[in-house]
Amino acid sequence: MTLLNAADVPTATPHRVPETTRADVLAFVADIARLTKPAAIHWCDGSLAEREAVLSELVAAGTIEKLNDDLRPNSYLARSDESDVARVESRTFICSESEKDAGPTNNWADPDEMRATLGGLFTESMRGRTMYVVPFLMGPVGSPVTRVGIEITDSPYVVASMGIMTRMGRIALDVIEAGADWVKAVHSVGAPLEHGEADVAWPSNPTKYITHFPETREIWSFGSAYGGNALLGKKSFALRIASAMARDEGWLAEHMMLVKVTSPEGQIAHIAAAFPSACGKTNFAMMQPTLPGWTVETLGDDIVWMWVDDDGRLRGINPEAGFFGVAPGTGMKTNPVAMQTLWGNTLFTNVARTDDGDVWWEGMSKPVPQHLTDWRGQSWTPESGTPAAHPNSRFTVAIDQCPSAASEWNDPRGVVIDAIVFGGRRSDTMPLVVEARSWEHGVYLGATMASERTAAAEGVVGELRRDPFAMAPFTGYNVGDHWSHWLHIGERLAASGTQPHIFHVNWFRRDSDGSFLWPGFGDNIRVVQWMMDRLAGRVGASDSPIGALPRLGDLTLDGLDMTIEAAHQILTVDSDEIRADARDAHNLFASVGDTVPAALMRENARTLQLCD
Ligand code: OXD
Ligand code: MN
Repeated sequence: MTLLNAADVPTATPHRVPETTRADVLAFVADIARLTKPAAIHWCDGSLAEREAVLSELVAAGTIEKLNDDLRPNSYLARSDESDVARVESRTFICSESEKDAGPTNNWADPDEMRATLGGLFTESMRGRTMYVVPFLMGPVGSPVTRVGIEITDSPYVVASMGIMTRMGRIALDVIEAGADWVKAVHSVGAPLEHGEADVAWPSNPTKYITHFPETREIWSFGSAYGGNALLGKKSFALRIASAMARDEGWLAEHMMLVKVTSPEGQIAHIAAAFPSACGKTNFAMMQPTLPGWTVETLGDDIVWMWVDDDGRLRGINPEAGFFGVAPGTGMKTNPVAMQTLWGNTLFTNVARTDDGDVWWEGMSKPVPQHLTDWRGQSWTPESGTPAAHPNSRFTVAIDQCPSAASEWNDPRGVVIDAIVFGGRRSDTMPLVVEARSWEHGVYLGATMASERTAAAEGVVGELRRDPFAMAPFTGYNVGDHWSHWLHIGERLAASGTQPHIFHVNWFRRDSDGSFLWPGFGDNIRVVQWMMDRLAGRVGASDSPIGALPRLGDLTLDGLDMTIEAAHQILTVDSDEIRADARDAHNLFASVGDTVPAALMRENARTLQLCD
């Protein structure tokens, strides 16, 4: 990046000697220091001592507070600024050379204009702060798709979070030292401090820019310290930039969870599932099956990178090393594995604090505590009438603390993907589960996915939004080209006869009173069982305009408190609803324009035809 307004001499001197000989890394760090003028530079090595020092600094600054060590060992609670609580999609930009490459699902900005804007914003933006150099790996050492990044940030909260979410520090610098290409990521909270000026607990800036330059593989983020806006390994790198890399290099970077399921008979399936944010990926990834003899082991809860291996099979890894999970709704009933994972060593953000120094959020337990400190730091009682935890409050915790983590989670060879699942939060229209007729039809189901909005991003909660592949806010290039890329990958897999089966699920269908028809959570294993029966060719299905549906007797429903009518309702589709949905999908295709692959237009026409 060409630096604007950069003075000649850096103001800061490194207080840790950088252990790299890579001139490009040293030049990057020097350039950013010259631009942002931090008071000090810290090269992160990822050690325990460094982690403790950063956490102490955050406690001293009032950004985090230590929880009661007897109740939640070595854990902390952060409270963000009230205006910095979620990903800001309206402030997220793809700055590709051509506007068409960003496509209609992204905010596009001219790269030169954006560089000029950023040059202004980042000038002296780190004054009075420490600039941290955070080398990080996405993926285990040695995997063909593992990639490296360096995030420069002036937020110690980001450093603490990146230390959990990625393989951070010396381990990544060693991979760079061995010659790897790396992605540039620059982050500033945008709150320079004048000499002697007191800091606030959660520095941020009302002006926010989360920007991506797919051609030069760069990320520049300004103004927010929250989640995906600031932990740049996650959405910015592992999805937006990685999806562009994956398109160019022939692999896939997707917003998916990944599990290993074992049946009582020993059948094993690795399932990758794409759901929009806050729609149950973490719960699926940590499922405790209600059917006896089944196990679900966790490989990842948010992002999967997949490639075609030498035998022509689709393989996947989770590039992350931690979970940044939505806290509200996570409890011993809904997700006991997550609750066990959070026993300690966890960084919580915007949850409520109990009077004895532990955490609490809506959905964690009944009864509700009589008194709490809410996410804003205010005294709270059940009468307060406001949520105690912010609806997008989070826990950040390492995967290796998860009792259901599969032993393969850190294996550079990844796992062979047997099934791909798409799903959304839909009160109506979509059945509990349907299997695609073919890879092309599966790509159509992924491309036309829709879901009711959640609190994970801005927008009106509950409003239906088309969210192709659950990647609407995360594909770093034209969405139509993303669909073509999936079709190409399918052709390569077809050549070796190893295409995974593709399914679509909807755990969220409601009856006319608005109650959920399906119990969800551990009972979702019943749907997985049907999928695995399909993989093994053990069970039939009935045809519908949107694919193969289980017949009533095909799904194990024993022990469920469910009427036959309700079961029938979730296992059937209404042609009128499917027709209306396919017409709406056609509108989506019209808005995407000429990059929509012909195969998907054909699938749309076929769906409409089958409704008649
Ligand atoms: C997330 C999100 O944080 O999708 O995973 O918002
Ligand atoms: Mn996500």
